[in-house]
Amino acid sequence: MEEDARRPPSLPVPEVGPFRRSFWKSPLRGPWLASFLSAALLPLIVICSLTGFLSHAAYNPDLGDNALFDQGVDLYFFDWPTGPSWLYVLTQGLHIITGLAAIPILLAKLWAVIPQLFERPTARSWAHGLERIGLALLVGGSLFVFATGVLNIQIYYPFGFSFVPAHYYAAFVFLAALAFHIVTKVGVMRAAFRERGVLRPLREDLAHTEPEPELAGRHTSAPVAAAPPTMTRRLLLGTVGVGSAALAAMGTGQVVGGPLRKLALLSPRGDDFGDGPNDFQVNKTAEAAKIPMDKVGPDWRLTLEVGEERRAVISRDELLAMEQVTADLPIACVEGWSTTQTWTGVRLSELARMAGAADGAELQVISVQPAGALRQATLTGDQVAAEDSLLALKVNGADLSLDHGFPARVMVPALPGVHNTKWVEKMVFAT
Ligand SMILES: Nc1nc2c(c(=O)[nH]1)N[C@H]1C(S)=C(S)[C@@H](COP(=O)(O)O)O[C@H]1N2
Ligand SMILES: [Mo]
Repeated sequence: MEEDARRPPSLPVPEVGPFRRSFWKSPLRGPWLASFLSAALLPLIVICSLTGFLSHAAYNPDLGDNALFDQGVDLYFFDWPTGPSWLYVLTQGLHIITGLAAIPILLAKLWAVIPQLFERPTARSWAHGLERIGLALLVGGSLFVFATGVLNIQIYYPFGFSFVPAHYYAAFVFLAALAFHIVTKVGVMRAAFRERGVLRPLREDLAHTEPEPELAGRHTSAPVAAAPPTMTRRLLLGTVGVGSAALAAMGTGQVVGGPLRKLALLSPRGDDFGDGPNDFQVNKTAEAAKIPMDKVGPDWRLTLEVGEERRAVISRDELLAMEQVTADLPIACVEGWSTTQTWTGVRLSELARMAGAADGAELQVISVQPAGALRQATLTGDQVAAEDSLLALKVNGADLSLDHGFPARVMVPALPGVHNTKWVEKMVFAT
């Protein structure tokens, strides 16, 4: 072969079996199909990404020990609000629903463009080589964020790394590669929609389902040797759409809970969590969190501190003798499920006053749990001050069950579930 200094070296890939473009014969593939799927995918990815970054912000990772990993530069310049109380149900629900709904469309898109994986030469020019490296990051990044997201919903961690930083950093790689991809491919989409119309190919019946032609002057996923069609584009995309809608419905069942929870066929855990008023979703049981039973019995006391200084030690009966406030508040877990219950307890602001904490002081809440990232959480001054922010002692009129955080747990409106610390034993207000 002649040396061409302007052309990058081609990779030695075998030209047999599926490693050839000509192996991929579906007449449905081509730039229109790829563009149509991309147009369906993009809004879902935009919503999923924005709500993902909002979720990270909602953790208030720059506060106390809230950060689940060392983030380097901190991008967050606002404090997560304390209302409306369902704010995190909404943002995290959208994150889970749009993410799940995107999966069938993403897989269809990868199916649609697979012949281009076997393009020869592997790089026609340095620019084309760069574009293909971008594509490798896009495909790898997307599969990684979606796979880790789904595993996290299933609370299944078969991998040897920590979910949050991996999902978070992979999202940056994925989105950077996606931006690059959109810039390089928007012309193909425009040309495909101009030539074939946005919806026109959906109206063809099987007899009129022709192989997609190449776009003039472009390399696309159109088949080089098309086989006869076995289904219409309408049927293919309809099937993908039904899969996407079904996953969205299951996600919605998990997010909204209540009677819709029955739709959540693929979500983990059963639906028996305790007795009567305490029979609703449990994140981690007292047993799983290794709660020492002697520390949550009659000898339990709540300690209030300001800085290093102890200001009060209170029994559960003394807490119950204080002014009790009742509020309907959701627990909204990062895994997407939520459940709204009626909580009763003492206002956090009342405990701050009792401790003699300064106005607006941050609050570190520590549980009796011996170890683990969820053992403690830090709240902002605004979260402590909010009307409905409680140290809850009861739920739906009954004492908290051990699994829901007996003797006392934090409940703060709009706060991600993870910071609603259960089995609280100490509150440290900042000076
Ligand atoms: N001490 C402690 N508090 C905790 C947890 C925990 O593991 N340990 N899990 C958190 C998470 S992730 C959620 S979603 C909520 C769930 O509350 P529930 O189990 O009462 O539904 O509790 C939070 N509080
Ligand atoms: Mo959670």
